[in-house]
Amino acid sequence: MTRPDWLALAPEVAEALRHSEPVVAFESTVIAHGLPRPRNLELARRIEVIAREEGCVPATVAILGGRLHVGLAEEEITQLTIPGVAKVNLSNLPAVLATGLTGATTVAATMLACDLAGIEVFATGGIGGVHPNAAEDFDISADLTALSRFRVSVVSAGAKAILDLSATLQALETRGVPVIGFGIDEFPAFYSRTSGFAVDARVDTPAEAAQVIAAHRANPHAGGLLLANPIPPEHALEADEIADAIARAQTDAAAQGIRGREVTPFLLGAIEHHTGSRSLEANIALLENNARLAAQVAKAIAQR
Ligand code: PSU
Ligand code: MN
Repeated sequence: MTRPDWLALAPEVAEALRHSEPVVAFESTVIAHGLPRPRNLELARRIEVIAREEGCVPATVAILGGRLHVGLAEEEITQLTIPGVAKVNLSNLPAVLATGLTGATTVAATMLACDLAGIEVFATGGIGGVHPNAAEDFDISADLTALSRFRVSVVSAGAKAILDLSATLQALETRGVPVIGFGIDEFPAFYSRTSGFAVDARVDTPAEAAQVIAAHRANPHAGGLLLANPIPPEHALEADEIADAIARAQTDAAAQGIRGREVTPFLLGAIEHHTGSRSLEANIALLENNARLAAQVAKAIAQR
């Protein structure tokens, strides 16, 4: 496929893809809007180091100067941590490109970038999905649309903790997105390892994950795949503790009339407040864990 001229591959990324060497992509909304400063910048750098430790070229994705960049230089990553960066999904992408604003990409926009660039694996914290009020306000993340359309495997610790997990899994099934557990039979619940909901299949090694991904990609009509990687046990929070913090955060959001794209960043901040920052440490730990697994899977794919 010819790549559009508004897609800008970093030279190192283009070179690796040309030689079929493993590349792992990272989204940037979690950097710009999901974590507080300065932890966001530390994390953005750290996951790139992890990718390299595992023998992959890292490609953090963001919009800068009217182009969708795949692979960022050090000072471009820093730009994402300056307040005022747009949160970009599939619907506001063209406007942010056209106006030349700086934009952080969600899972949806990052999957689009990966698909156009030819990157097969990408890591995030948690995907977006069906919000608890979706029956009334239709708040369903464009991440699900992207998972149904783009041929990319996404490593996540489940879906964002603030979502309706049962409805999110149903929406993934409806869209034909395989949900594969890594070393686990249940869909992980972001801050905790279990949710009570089963995954479609389980794999226990990066090589097994690569095998399932290859089978999926052998279907020309298949879209994306979700590889669900539970938070490391030593960083997991108690389900009760996190449920209580989420409920309190949702009460705060309703009281302040927070809506649409603003909901996630607001709730994450409120949850951090209500857990005394334990949620923040858990979030960082699972992001690093997902980066490592994604890199190992990308490498296993390249070795096949
Ligand atoms: N999960 C987190 N932190 C985040 C996100 C997810 O723990 O910052 C971001 C991801 O970029 C995801 C996006 O794609 O939130 C989904 O937002 P929305 O529900 O508005 O589509
Ligand atoms: Mn949403």
